[in-house]
Amino acid sequence: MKEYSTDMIRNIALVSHATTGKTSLAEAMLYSSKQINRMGSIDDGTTASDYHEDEIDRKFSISTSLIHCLWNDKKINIVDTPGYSDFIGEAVGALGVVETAVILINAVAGVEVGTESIYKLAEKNKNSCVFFINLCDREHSSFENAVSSIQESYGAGAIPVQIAVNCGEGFNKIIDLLRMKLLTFDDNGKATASNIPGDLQDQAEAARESFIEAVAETDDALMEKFFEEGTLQTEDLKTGLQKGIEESKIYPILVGAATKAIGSEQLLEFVAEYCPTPTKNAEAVGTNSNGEGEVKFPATKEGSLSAQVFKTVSEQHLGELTYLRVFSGEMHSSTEVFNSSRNKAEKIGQLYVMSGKKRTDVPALAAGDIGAAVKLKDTHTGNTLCLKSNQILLPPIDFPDPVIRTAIEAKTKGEEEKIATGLSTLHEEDPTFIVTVDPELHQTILSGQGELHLDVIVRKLTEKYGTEV
Ligand SMILES: Nc1nc2c(ncn2[C@@H]2O[C@H](COP(=O)(O)OP(=O)(O)O)[C@@H](O)[C@H]2O)c(=O)[nH]1
Ligand SMILES: [Mg+2]
Repeated sequence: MKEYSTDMIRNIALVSHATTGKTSLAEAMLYSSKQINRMGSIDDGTTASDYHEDEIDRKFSISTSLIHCLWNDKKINIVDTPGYSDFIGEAVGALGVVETAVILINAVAGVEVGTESIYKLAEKNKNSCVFFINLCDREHSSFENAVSSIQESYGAGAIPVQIAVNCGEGFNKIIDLLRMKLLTFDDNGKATASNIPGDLQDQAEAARESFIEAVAETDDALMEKFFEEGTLQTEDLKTGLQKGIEESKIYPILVGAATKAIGSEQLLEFVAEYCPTPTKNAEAVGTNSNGEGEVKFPATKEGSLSAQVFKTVSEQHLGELTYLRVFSGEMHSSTEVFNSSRNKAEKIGQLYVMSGKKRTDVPALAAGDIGAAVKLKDTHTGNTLCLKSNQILLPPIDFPDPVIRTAIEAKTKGEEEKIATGLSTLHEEDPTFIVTVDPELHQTILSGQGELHLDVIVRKLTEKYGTEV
């Protein structure tokens, strides 16, 4: 596979309230970019992103997965997160390694409880945000209501760059307000562009004007031009939009129907064209490995190596898979690095770029890229990797504290130790649950993010370690 330089990479996380279509949208983007030639579905358990047995059985995502699309000359890394609040820790990890949060909105329900918590995380993380109104083909869906709901919650900087024309069953038309064209989609999600018909022209022109005004308002020089000329020229609009998104002054709103691949190609195009590059933060900032002083490396290939592990998962027949983002420098396969969180040398063997469970070998990952390594010995979720000769400790991932607890007991006497080992390994994969022992009651206590979360952990314990509690 071709090596992608930092400026050719875009990183997005798909986040939202549960069952808004994130995994389906990831699938649609793979399809639109011709990485796959048939779309899998949630109902058949055939998507690239939800490939764990537990996810196929339950028909929803439990674990973050990483896919990538090649779009024109760009590589777009897509981190698909689970939507249930039980797995909010996955979104915390994901948002920390991407520049842009693509927040999916249900075209029937508008902003939901889960949207609010995800938005707060993205805001805290200073992610750029793009809204994608999905499910536009559902009965009772409404573009206008969804947009009002987004603007009520997040202000007038949330502005449509597309209009969903015929929401509801049979949805197949989008107006692109950047090019001022009507897009009509066929059954394979392929769009044909045509002139905007007369009866939609007023609506389209008014929406484009609001959009241009919103972009002008983000910058004094643009505002001046806008007042003088009554509009913005294409080039000013483009750079104004890029800057507005980067600085979180503009939250563009796009639309679609993921399961029909409507809008997925346009989303890829938009991300490639307007969303920030991995140098949005010009430097990787951390401390020395004692947690003292400030250490900064340029977020480019020329900087010294820094990378963070945002997820580890043990896969059958493979061992532990370590997902990491390179923040500065370059990571090469078959090299020695230093785990500054644990003060230990670590050997990097093969490096991969991922598409769900499919791995592709790469010789190196450039600053800004996201990929995976296998069989690291002492490296766990949240750890920093750097060079021994030039150390940095990146800020830890701020995982949420557990909210519920339950006592567990071995089903078979004598398996206590096996259970303790299993739980300790699972905790290293997923720091959002913890295991403690109540000294008075001599009970093992499992604390996590919700019943579903604990249920998933207990099932993993059985599957991977063959012990029941
Ligand atoms: N009609 C329709 N169904 C969708 C669309 N997107 C997702 N779905 C369905 O909604 C359910 C949840 O989708 P999923 O991708 O798992 O959502 P996630 O939980 O956000 O990842 C599945 O049954 C999908 O087939 C869409 O645009 N239109
Ligand atoms: Mg999902």
